[in-house]
Amino acid sequence: MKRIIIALYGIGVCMAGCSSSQNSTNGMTFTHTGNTTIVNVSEDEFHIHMPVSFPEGVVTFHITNNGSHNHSFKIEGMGIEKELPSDLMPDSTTDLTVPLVPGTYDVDCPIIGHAMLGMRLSVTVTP
Ligand SMILES: [Cu+2]
Repeated sequence: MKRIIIALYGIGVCMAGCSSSQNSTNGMTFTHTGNTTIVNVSEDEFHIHMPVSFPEGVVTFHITNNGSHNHSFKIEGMGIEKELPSDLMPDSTTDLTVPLVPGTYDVDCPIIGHAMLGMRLSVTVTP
């Protein structure tokens, strides 16, 4: 069911402005239009599901907590460190926008213990 919703969301974005490109890694999608990239992120116990590679620019992480505990989101690397200002409650969605240059970044859930339980990954921002 979640996969269908994500697919429909992708179609909606394309209909709104069809010079964009849709891409997917790990079944999670991002949309790139001009200098803007929207990356879909899903969090649960205890994983962060998101594309592991996406283009540089003004990147908006569209983050949904599909779990049953509070989660959060932090990205760090290439001289930047940005995280959600507050925890994300279950069944909630929020956006975090960060300008990103090409390079490798660490993403994790900054709630104590969650990264160690598996909520961390490395992502690559491409030129
Ligand atoms: Cu978490």
